[in-house]
Amino acid sequence: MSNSYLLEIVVLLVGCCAVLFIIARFFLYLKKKFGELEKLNYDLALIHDLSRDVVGILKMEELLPQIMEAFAKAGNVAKGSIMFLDEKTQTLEIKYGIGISARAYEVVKPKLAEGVAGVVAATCESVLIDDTSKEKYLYIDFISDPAKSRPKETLLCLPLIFKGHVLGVVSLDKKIDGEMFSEYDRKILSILANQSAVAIQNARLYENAITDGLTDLYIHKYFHYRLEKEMDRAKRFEQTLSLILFDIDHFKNFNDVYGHQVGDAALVHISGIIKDTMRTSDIIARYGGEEFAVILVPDPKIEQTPEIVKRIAERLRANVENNPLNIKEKALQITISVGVVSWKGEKNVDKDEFIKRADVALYAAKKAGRNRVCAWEDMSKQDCEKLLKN
Ligand code: GH3
Ligand code: MG
Ligand code: MG
Repeated sequence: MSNSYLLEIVVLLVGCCAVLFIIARFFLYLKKKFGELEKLNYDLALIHDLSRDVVGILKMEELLPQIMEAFAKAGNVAKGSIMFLDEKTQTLEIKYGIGISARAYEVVKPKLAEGVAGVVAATCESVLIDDTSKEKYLYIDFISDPAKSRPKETLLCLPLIFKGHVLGVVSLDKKIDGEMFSEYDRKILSILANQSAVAIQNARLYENAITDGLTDLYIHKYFHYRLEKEMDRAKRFEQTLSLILFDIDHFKNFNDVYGHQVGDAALVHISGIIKDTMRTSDIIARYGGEEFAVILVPDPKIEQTPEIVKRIAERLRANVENNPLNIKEKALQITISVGVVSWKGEKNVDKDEFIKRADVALYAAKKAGRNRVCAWEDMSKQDCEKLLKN
């Protein structure tokens, strides 16, 4: 065999190897790309499902945990928080978090353009930090002692923007597996942040629609809607539902003497007392001008006997009487008359009759001299008829 023939075979073999190598590399490349596409496909489907779940929720207290859970699932997040921007103070505040301390809610309050969250809110651009212990300019540790070393954490902060308007940020501070957040995470989780912003805006509009602008309590229409729902629920679970209706005494005179603005301040003041006195699960509404209603949602641990409900109403009445409105160094005492009634699912009592009974009891409290509680259960049929005739 001649040398030139041998050389040709070697060249051919090398050429074949090169082609095989290129094909193998190409296959590996395709496999990697296919794997990436598969992951992207999976993650987009997940984000789609999570977004759909989130966008359907209208109550903010239910929405925020659901949003945080969606980020935890989609981004493997172990620690994070949702912060809202307070338009008045231009400060961000944590509204809900996972894996964060109770202290964080109190101390993490960055101003616009301060710290990572502040910068994200000010620029509407996300920020990704691999190692917070090395980030000297953007990252501010609000929690740890500045003398101690900074925590080494990965951080991804995304803006919550609705129609070009920043609502707040989502700060993701740690992954379950200890990995760092990636550019891929930033892209995928930004889609979820955009959907979350739409859901938050919807929940805000809903909250505005069902609450009274002055007192921040539920409006009359929402009270009726909830009372119907709560009556259905109480009937299903065979629980007692109670209603408190009260009205400010001589409020016309109060307005005449101190002016309408002070009257408004009194309404806000009393709303604060009701919120402080009642449980967070109770439904408090501004029923009319200076009339308020509270639905005592059944608690399986406490039986709602008329005596207990009367005691709760009495505490409310006393709290109003003993906490005057302080205006211009004057303490203005306000009193209320209260009507209470309980419902154990009696068939002849519908929503309107239930409210009417509370109203009759309130009327009786007024007639009996005001600044007192009257329970419908304590009234005789004759009392009611006499009152209704007058
Ligand atoms: P009573 O003890 O019988 O309830 O007497 P009252 O003066 O409170 O009752 P009345 O129904 O005669 O007057 C209610 C007053 O409540 C009149 C109205 O000006 C006042 N009021 C209702 N809504 C508002 C409000 O939004 N702001 C202020 N400042 N006053 C209000
Ligand atoms: Mg009144
Ligand atoms: Mg009234």
